[in-house]
Amino acid sequence: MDNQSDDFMPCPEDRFTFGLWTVGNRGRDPFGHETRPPIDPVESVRRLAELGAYGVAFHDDDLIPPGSSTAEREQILKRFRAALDDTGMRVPMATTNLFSHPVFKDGAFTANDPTVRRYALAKTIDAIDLGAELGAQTYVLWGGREGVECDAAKDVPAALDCYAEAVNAICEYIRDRGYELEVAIEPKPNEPRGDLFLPTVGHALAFINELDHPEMVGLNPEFAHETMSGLSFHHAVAQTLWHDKLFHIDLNAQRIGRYDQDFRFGSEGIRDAFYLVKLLEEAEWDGVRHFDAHAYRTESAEGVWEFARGCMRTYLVLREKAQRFAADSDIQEALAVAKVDGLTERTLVDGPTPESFAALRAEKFDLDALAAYGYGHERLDQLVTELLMGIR
Ligand code: GLT
Ligand code: MN
Ligand code: MN
Repeated sequence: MDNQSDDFMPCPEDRFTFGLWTVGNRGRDPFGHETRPPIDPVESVRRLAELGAYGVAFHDDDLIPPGSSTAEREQILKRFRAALDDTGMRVPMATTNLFSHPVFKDGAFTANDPTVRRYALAKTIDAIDLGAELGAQTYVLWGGREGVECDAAKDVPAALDCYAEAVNAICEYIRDRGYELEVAIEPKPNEPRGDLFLPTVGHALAFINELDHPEMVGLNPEFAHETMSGLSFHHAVAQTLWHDKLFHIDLNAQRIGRYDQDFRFGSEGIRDAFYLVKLLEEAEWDGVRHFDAHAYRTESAEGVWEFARGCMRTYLVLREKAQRFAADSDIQEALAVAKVDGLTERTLVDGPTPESFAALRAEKFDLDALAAYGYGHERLDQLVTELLMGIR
């Protein structure tokens, strides 16, 4: 089947974005060399635009190779900007590479050496200028080297002080420049460090409360990263939304307990992916749907575009499944049996007043009837399974 001719053709209104580093991933892994040639960022912009994407994200180094002169930087930016203008593609998010260079081997914002920390900050404010110049609204902070293997060598509370100092400095810089940028922290439990700081969505949400400008800082949760910890990504995103802190999202696929696989969206954990898409769509979340994934190492240069198309198509198919879920009368009936709407009722109708407490004491609870009730989850779950398997 020509998969370009069905109902699941991505278009810019769907707001799909990809990191330059994702389609540009060359298939290198810790045991093997690159299997694909490099891709010119301008080519990535053009190919993604042809596939119906909305935009791209990048690290400073993805676009401007480290060591470029000012003239080279200007030249690269001119070409890149022309490709954006030609295609209508946007740059909603930018970030800094604070993990590749060996200088960051003991950390960037949490390196023990203050000189390294200052270099990390200098590199970050340059990258913020670059992102702002290209219209980014979200600045992602992924602390790939913020962590440790040898616990004796790191004072964790002091490292968190330094982490907070850096995020505070970044917020001050953004304010000082008058940029319309929000900061999104991306948690990850481990890899490349033995343990990373801010390992989960929960840790990052708590950290934000300790900052000088918590209103400027939110999260960029990644499917693979929460799943690596064995946590439910859909629940993590739901709680992030509940705190009004979902500033960005990294969509991909992952099996629990493995290395950070960053697979094509939906290629693993299709149920989790479904509940996630349903959550984002029903919340009418207005952020871009960003894929931080890469093609299997087995793929040639052409396979990369199949990968990119696949990420977007799976999202659109799951979006349609979410609509079917809402329209399916058997599912709706099963939801009623599960009393799903009951959660929208207040527990104490008049709030926690003295009268409410008196009424609570007076209320007659039929514990036998409550305990005997069957919630019908087996039927409901099977209906969802059949929906996802395409027979409903
Ligand atoms: C790197 C990492 C991702 C982050 C990127 C942003 S870089 O590819 O694996 O999870 O989102 O720094
Ligand atoms: Mn990511
Ligand atoms: Mn990842």
